Amino acid sequence: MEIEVRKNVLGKNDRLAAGLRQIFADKGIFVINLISSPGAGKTTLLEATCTRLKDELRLAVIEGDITTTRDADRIARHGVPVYQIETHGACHLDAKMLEEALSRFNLDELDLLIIENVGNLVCPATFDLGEDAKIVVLSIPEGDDKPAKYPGIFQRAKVCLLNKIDLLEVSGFNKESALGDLREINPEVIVFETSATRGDGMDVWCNWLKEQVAAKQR
Ligand SMILES: Nc1nc2c(ncn2[C@@H]2O[C@H](COP(=O)(O)OP(=O)(O)OP(=O)(O)O)[C@@H](O)[C@H]2O)c(=O)[nH]1
Ligand SMILES: [Mg+2]
Repeated sequence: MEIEVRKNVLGKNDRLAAGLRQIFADKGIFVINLISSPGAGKTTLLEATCTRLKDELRLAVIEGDITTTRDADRIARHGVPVYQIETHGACHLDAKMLEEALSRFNLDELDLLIIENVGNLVCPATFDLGEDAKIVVLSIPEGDDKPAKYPGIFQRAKVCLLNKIDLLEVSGFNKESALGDLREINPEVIVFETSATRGDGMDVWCNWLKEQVAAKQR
């Protein structure tokens, strides 16, 4: 019974997400769905990304949190269009929430849409939002065992941002072990080592985003 209900919910979400994916294709908008544990650095990465890309690309951000507009307020300070979804309890965004949020934007004037999902490594992994790429952020202080323990999101991600790389020396994080597990789960995944606060890897990451936008609009 529980399995049936879950299948129906996911089926409905997948149909809605397919519709959104078609809209994004028609409008030539490259869309990423940023997923991580709470505090891995998603919003800080987005702030650093906005600083670098806002004059080159027409970008917008949709924030997902259980409650508060704090993350959207942080993005708004960079002069980038942003809308905050408050899920009031739900541990992930779904396609219906995204569809409603999209009505706040003029989709004819966007190249790149970045969705920051609710901080959670499990639930957001299975809810398609019509995105081109799921991006998982693994931060160094979380520990090198996370890809092996939470394989679902690491398997579905196109890119893994290994964030807070500035803390590598003091953390005891075994990078070889984490990357070994990651490659076993997802041999195709692209890894960028980043420090959102210090700036490491941000240019490589932003160049990748620019290439994806160009490819989508070709
Ligand atoms: N040392 C270091 N700290 C970072 C880095 N990136 C983010 N932080 C810090 O990590 C903390 C959490 O960052 P956020 O960007 O709010 O994390 P988040 O993933 O958006 O958190 P939620 O939205 O609550 O899930 C803040 O204190 C950031 O300053 C980094 O690369 N290095
Ligand atoms: Mg955040």
